[in-house]
Amino acid sequence: MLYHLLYPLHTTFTVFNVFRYITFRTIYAILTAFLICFLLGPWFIRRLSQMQVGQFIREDGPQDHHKKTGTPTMGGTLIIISITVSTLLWSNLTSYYIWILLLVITGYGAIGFADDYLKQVKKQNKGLSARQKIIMQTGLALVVGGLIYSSPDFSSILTFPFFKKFSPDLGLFYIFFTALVIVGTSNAVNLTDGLDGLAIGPAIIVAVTYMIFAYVTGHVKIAEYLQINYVAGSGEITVFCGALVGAGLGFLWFNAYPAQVFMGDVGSLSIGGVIGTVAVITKQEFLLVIVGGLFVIEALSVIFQVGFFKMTKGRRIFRMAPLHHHFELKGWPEPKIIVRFWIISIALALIALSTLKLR
Ligand code: 57M
Repeated sequence: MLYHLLYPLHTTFTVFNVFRYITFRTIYAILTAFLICFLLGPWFIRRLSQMQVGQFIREDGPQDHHKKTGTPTMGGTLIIISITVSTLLWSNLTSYYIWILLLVITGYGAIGFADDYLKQVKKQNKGLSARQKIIMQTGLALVVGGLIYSSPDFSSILTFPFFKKFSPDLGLFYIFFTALVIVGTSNAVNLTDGLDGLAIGPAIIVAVTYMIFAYVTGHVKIAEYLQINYVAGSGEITVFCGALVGAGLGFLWFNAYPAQVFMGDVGSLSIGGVIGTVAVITKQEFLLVIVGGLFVIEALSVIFQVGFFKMTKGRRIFRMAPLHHHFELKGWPEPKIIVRFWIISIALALIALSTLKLR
């Protein structure tokens, strides 16, 4: 909005020229989203407590988690508000992709909100059924896949990190592939969100990495120089990723150990969904396996644990899945697991960034 209001004034006041620059608007998108979360956080957490929107803790979980009973949840609502307001203020609203991302964050937010809300009404740790959730997530992801596919600037050719010559064209099948990436990421972030700051930390790291990728894929000269796919209009995604980084930092302020608030499914499903969508739009879907490797590892730990459990009628690979529970039960203190998982996430992001040169 500010871009549309203030940039046209640059002919009279040259200072407004800065609104043309994606880098400038991204920096202020980060700061705006951070400040909204940071300033509204205490009031928001108080309101959640007053409305008694507190977490119900599983009986079968690590004993240590029982002390977390009643921690306000659904803090993801504030993340979504911060991202949306900051994006509306700082991005170029004629960008088709910006509206797709806003649809994803609010749509997945609504599914998560319904789940969290039902948990509160039923006063237990079960909201929507797994089946209801997956149907809604897939339905929305297919719509999003269709919207991205029908964008005139978008190509259905796949690219792989390290292999610049291998680029198959998926055609219409791209829509299903998009849905798979979005739903998979949304659920992987949801599974990771089980310790204080464990999901939001890596989500920030992923958002910073994609902020860089969105900038280079949307810049015709840099994209050509680095030999990566140029996606017209994807530069504006940089501003959106900035808003995600800022909101994430603002939320982490309160979600850091010992957490004053949890994001809830409203936060984890929407952040995961939107990260998957950014990966698709910037045409760096396979890179997400590296950048978001921590989410992948957490999700795989569940798949292997459940598979092995069923195959062997009750034996386990890990003491408990997802993986962070395994280390908790091994006796690692919660902050140690969190910080170590962040370190792994940073290393993975660096490897992902190195692919810009390894082509
Ligand atoms: C939800 N959510 C947390 C909070 C957060 C298929 C199965 C493996 C699914 C999985 C599962 O349900 N995972 C998704 C993970 C919950 O957090 C809430 O949920 C939101 C995210 N969706 O925002 O609102 C608890 O996590 C803790 N927490 C923090 N700090 C945070 O910042 O400490 C969350 C955020 C909170 C709090 O304690 O209550 C959750 O875990 O419920 N299921 C599991 O993860 C279960 N694993 C399991 O059953 N494993 C089996 C195998 C055979 C599948 C096994 O290994 O034996 C366990 N989850 C828990 N305890 N907590 C089992 C025991």
